[in-house]
Amino acid sequence: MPLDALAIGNDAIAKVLDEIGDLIELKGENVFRAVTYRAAARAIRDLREPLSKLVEEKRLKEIPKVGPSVAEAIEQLVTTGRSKRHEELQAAVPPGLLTLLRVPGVGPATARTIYDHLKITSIDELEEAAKDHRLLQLPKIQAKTEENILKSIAALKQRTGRSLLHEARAAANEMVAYLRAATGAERISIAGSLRRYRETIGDVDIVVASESAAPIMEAFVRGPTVERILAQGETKSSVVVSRGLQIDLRVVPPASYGAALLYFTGSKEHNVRLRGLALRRKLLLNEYGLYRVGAEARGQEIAAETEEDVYGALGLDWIPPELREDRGEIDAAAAHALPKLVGVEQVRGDLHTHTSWTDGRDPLADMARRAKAKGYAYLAVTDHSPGLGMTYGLSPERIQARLAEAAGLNTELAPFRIIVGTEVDIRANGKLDYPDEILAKLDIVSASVHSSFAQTREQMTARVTGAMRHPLVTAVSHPTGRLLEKREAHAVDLDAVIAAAVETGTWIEVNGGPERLDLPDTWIRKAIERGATLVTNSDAHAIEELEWMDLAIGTARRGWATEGSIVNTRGLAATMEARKKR
Ligand code: DGT
Ligand code: CA
Ligand code: CA
Ligand code: ZN
Repeated sequence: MPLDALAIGNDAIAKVLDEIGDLIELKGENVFRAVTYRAAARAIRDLREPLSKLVEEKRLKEIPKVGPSVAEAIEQLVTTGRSKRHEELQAAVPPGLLTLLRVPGVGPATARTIYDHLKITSIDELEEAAKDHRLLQLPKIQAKTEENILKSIAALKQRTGRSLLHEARAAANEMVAYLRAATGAERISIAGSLRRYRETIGDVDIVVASESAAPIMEAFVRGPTVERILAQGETKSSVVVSRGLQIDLRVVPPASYGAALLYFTGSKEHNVRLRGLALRRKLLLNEYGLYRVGAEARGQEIAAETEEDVYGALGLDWIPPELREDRGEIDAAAAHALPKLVGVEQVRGDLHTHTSWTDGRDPLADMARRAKAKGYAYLAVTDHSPGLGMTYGLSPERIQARLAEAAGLNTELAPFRIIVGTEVDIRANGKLDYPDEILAKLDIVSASVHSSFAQTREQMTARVTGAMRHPLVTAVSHPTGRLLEKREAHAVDLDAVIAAAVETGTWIEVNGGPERLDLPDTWIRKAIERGATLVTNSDAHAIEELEWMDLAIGTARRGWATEGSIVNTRGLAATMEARKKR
């Protein structure tokens, strides 16, 4: 087994260190020790190498903020997956106190006070106490705090427990890589909602083709990321990995691989309709294959080995997983009229990214070099305006300095091109956060809402479409403002936004940020049908986040997008030409 399959990842280690910090405070130890662990966690999240490598090469001291006690915890985590300090603290702090910390706005000191006085250890109890104003009687808790706690709990209850697509995918890829290495199985595929690029994932489904299931099941439940085994059967097993994510594994005979993959990719609605279509042709479709039914047919197999065979035997073209939602794809496949979906390899550049000039992690030069290495022809840097909430927005002087830096890099990296732009805030009153003379210097102006989300639908719609009517605005970013599993979309009339896009030539963004995936898929389809131009962006704040373009494209594909509807599949000149007249 490769060492890296065993290793606990940097994020997981950072999470344990953060939790040690929380536990130290909950226990009432010196808060400065807690600060040390949290600072180390932050430094680790910014690392570009696996900690296991640093431990192996005895280079932990190179990480800022990592002193001897933190280094010891990291070494233990890397080698055993556990930390003594963490376990001691867990034993010393009443279970349930950490639960209270899950409520944003409740820090360790507040949690401690609440627990000491009211013996509360669950979120439901906390909510009840806040509603009865019992928190107000506690030292250092004000009416505002109590109100915020209630709001936070309401937001927590918004969560469905589903995982973000990119988190589920990381966990799934880790498991698939391990299974390949550990079992030698060749045909392994991710199925279910993850293969369909659904925006959130209930559980991960993996299908393996093999004549002998037992050794694969055995390897699966012993996987290095497995925290709990839910079920272990002959052909189906389920485990829980980090963050409570469930992974289901099915092992099927190689001859049934296509039928199984199709069945377990779903969606359920797609499968139901396929089975209905099969029955009308006197065929039976299940996870083993497509069979003839009736007395004389004796279950004769028609197709099973590949998805293409099964669809083909039903008179259908192969349907890309992103379309399998029973939204008309089966009729289109029967008519040989499926769209030729856009692919991530067709993307020529990214038009929404951030650098260390504002709240991004990496310098402009690094972002540009990575984009060039990806094969892009161009990259737009769209750092934030100074508006509300954007603490590091660019002042006019710094915009000038950034333009100069980009000009230098453009000479060096030619023909690759950095496009200098901005993500300008649309203020609550609809005004843009930069004056026109600044916007006029920038080649891409993406306008977006980052504040006053509670406006009425009429106000918000006027605010957004008003910005789209501004001649210097190129695109509208993350149009619904939703944050998956965190924040509802704000009230906005998307039909009006699409109409404004068509009327003014403003592009609508499909933002690939894993929490956003915004514009959502069903609206993408409507926007395309009505002739709007879309732009797929990563909204990267670090070099590796440029890979989020794949999530934007996956979402666009779910909206039936072809190359022609996505402006950044064009080259530099054609993309700049596609901007509205300024
Ligand atoms: P999720 O996990 O909620 O994000 O969504 P899916 O689509 O991955 O759903 P899941 O994991 O329950 O099942 C994966 C696919 O397998 C599903 O789309 C259809 C198929 N499937 C699984 N179990 C059953 C079943 O008991 N009956 C039927 N009809 N289909 C099933
Ligand atoms: Ca699933
Ligand atoms: Ca499942
Ligand atoms: Zn942004």
